[in-house]
Amino acid sequence: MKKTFAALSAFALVAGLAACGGNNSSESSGSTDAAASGKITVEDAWVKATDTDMTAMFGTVENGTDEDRTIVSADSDVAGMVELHETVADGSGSTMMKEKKDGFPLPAGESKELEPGADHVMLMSLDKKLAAGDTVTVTLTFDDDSTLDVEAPVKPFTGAKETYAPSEEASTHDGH
Ligand SMILES: [Cu+2]
Repeated sequence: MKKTFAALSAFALVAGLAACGGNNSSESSGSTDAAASGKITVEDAWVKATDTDMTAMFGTVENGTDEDRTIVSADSDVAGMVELHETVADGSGSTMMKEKKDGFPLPAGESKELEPGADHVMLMSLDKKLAAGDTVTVTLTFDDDSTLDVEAPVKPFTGAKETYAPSEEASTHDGH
């Protein structure tokens, strides 16, 4: 009786370990570059040139670690306020941006696109206008309190229409 129980629990323990180990070590069959790097990186980061006091950073965030992460906040040397935004339908056929309070999930080994008209890092209360050729540093903070500095070149972009709240007109304090 006792023996059987011990044998059973030993088996369960081994099976449990095997399941765990198999998860981590082997099988990176569809291995992407991201999965190989072992860290979180941002590919093709860029910030939209603007002469207003707000803009956004885009790029492809790759979680090359084997742990799920979430981008919980962001900061920048040129912006007084930075938020994580998503773009949602406003019900009248156009879209509006909304702060994503829960952050951007980054599942292990996967990539997340930040692009105009979709999720992006919103830079507000800019210190200065941003022109092509400038470089902006944006610091991403993750749910494990680690951070990543992203050097993003400023580029012109005229493709996507975004509705800012407050509206662009209202926030255009040109003159300084
Ligand atoms: Cu935004």
